[in-house]
Amino acid sequence: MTFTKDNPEQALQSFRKLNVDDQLALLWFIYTKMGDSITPAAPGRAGIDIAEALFDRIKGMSHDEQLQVQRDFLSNADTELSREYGSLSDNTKLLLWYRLAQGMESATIVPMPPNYELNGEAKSLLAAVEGMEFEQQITFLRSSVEPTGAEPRSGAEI
Ligand code: 45D
Repeated sequence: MTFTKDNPEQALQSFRKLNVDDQLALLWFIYTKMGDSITPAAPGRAGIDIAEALFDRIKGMSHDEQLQVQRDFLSNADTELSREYGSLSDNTKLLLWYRLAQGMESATIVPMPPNYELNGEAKSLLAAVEGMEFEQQITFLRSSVEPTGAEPRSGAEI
């Protein structure tokens, strides 16, 4: 499939069709490409604290568990952690992904297997995202993580 940078909706649909591991790998590669252009602007103190608290809990897990947790987030698995994550705003979710990616760089979070290659569909999606303006990239990422995580139990609004 080909994408145009003027069609973010198509990119989003394509992201949602990827399996969870391909989504994780794609997010990782987007992170490595965006790198320094991501400058955490406070999404609100409560958001930062919650993202940081979730990050700390994930950091304390084994690598296998860390991977599972991230798969759970993207597959809307109904776990306690995934419900907490699911109650976050899009920006706070992105902040957590950003922290996880940073953790991967310092190997406190399970790193990518060496020489990992994206499959064809994920690869063309990465190229499409690379071709987007920064603001569009953020919009794409926000929309990508927006439906992730489990439905919070009623009353949990953070
Ligand atoms: O063994 O503060 C595989 C704003 C294969 C606003 C794997 C913002 C098998 C406010 C599954 C691949 C929204 C603008 C292993 C900030 C295998 C604000 C594992 C912006 C190990 C900060 C793969 C934020 C794994 C932005 C674990 C733009 C992959 C944030 C994990 C962007 C991948 C964040 C991860 C991005 C990717 C984060 C954690 C792009 C994270 C990407």
